[in-house]
Amino acid sequence: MKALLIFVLLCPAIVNAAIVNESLYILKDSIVVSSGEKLPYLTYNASTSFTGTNARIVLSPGDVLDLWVHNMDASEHHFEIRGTTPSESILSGDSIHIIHTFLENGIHVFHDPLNYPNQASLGLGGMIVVRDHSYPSFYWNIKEHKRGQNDTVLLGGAVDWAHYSPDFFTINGKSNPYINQDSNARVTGIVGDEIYIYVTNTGQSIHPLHFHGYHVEVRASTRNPNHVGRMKDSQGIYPAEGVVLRLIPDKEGEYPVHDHNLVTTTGANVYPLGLFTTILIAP
Ligand SMILES: [Cu+2]
Repeated sequence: MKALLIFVLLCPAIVNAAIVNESLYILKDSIVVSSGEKLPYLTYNASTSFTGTNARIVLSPGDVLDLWVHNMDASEHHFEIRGTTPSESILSGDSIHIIHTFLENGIHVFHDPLNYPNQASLGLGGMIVVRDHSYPSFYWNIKEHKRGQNDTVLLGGAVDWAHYSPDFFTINGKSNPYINQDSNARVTGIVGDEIYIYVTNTGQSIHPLHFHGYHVEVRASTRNPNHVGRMKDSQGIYPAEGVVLRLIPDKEGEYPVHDHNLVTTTGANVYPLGLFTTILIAP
């Protein structure tokens, strides 16, 4: 650890690097979906109080993440930062400790890979963002859920993933119109701003996002690095993928962003209570 810190302090490219202490608590409760039903739900929260939004960790390049993950649930869970740290078991009431240095700008997905995707489908998935800028930044953690399936997983029943047809679609645990009330999700800015949108798909379906009014530039993808540099008005985000998008709005207005798989703009078949938000740009 001391050698790591000396390395971090001596490297001129990462002068702002620090040791960042974070804790994640695996908590089980429920969220209320657009139909008014309660959906059993688990998240990685930053404290012992439950919210339906997974905690997000934001670092600078060179930062040493000193992370504790505490399992407050009655069941075993696993934890991994995909492609970065191995899957580790955390028994009920137990904790694990991870120390990892993040050298590059980008985005990482963390989730529960136990019996994948069953445990992750309960809600256990979030993002780590590494960025060396202070431009306006927004965060979309996308998931979808199938009615009754979370109960089945929690009861240890078999889930038929081959015939998966989810009913509820969320960003940061919220559906339209509540996404626009989340200041971390609702993109706002002014013409000419440099805006970053950090997106993870911690669900099980592919989510092709469609931007009306603007194009975005793909700045990073954990799955398709060959997409970097492309200007897109729609970008498919795959399960367990993280993508960084840059938007420089060329005009004022309020324009929709939605999932182009149109069923996802619904909640229990009611439009537009699903994965639907708007970008609001002032002159
Ligand atoms: Cu569209």
